[in-house]
Amino acid sequence: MAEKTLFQKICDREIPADIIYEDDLCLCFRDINPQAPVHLLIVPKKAIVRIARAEAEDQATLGHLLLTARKVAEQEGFAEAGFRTVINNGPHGGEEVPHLHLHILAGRPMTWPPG
Ligand code: D5M
Repeated sequence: MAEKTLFQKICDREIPADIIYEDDLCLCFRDINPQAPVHLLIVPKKAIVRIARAEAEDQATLGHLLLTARKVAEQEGFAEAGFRTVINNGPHGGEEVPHLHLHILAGRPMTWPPG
């Protein structure tokens, strides 16, 4: 079996994290290196590597990540002020952890284009 990813270890409580939401399909916790006053990661419990490796069978999980973004935005009180969602994919996308994750950035106005 392939070695567990860092985020699988967080899902399995083998590595600590500041978890703010969990359900059957995903976990949401605070990014250890925040790039905004609020920086959350939503991670599927299934270790999908990245969007470029997602399969048709992952459709419901992928949709669930976005609806979870809405849920945590309401839970944490920044839904109305606004927020940014980011998925880094592969070397040019700036991906560091090869386990799909949705970044949620909030708490300040964002700029465009990103770096
Ligand atoms: O983003 C990977 C993100 O994962 C990056 O913003 C840091 C974050 N990270 C790394 N290790 C941890 C732990 N242990 N807890 C919480 N957050 C973590 P990427 O899109 O792959 O560049």
